[in-house]
Amino acid sequence: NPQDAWKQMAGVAAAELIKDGMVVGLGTGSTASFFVQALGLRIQQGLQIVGAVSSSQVTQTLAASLGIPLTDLDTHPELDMYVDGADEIDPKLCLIKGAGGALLREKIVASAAKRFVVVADPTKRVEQLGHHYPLPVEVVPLAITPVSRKIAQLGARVKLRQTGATPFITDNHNFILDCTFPQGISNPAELDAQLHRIVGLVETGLFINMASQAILGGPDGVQVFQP
Ligand code: DER
Repeated sequence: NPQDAWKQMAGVAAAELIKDGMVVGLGTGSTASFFVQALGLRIQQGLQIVGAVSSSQVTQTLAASLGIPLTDLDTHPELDMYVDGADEIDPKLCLIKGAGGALLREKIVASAAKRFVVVADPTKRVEQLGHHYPLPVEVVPLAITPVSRKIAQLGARVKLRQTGATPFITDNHNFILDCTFPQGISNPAELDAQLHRIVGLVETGLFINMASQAILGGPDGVQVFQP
């Protein structure tokens, strides 16, 4: 479908940014997978890089099956570039991420990178965060009920993410709450600060001032945005 074609255009364009010798963070999700596949192709053509994965999901298996040499943050605590998708991208490149449940490791790897490039299709661009996707937050299971109540007091509808009848468990053995703010998120930085004051909440899917550039595939080809 056209959205996949647009995601692939973005992924391929981001792979063109990678140079020999780089240490590259590999994002999670379908758009990031197109990037990883394009990167694998360039490695087969001789590109010399190492990759740091952001989840045990498709990234790790995909990267390994494509012959991408993998490293970790102990060996490489600072990465040259992180490439990942997003659920929503606002005009300042603040993001909502986490639909894939990997937000904590994604944010850890993104924060280790000198440069974070978002790859997406145009449907991810929004004027204001929070109208199309809920905001995922990662929560220690012990604290799930008090944390849920406190987020609800901030005006959100809070839903425990489940796989069938059981709670979704992240790579870090935590739960995910999907938080819907009916009026959207007018001040992402303020909300992020409020959420981080809630004990037992580990991380949010708000990526603020982290991405430096967005590459969007679309009907008019590839477009690059920076705030
Ligand atoms: O879960 C995530 O953070 C993913 O990166 C998500 O935000 C984008 O996934 P997609 O590229 O499959 O739409």
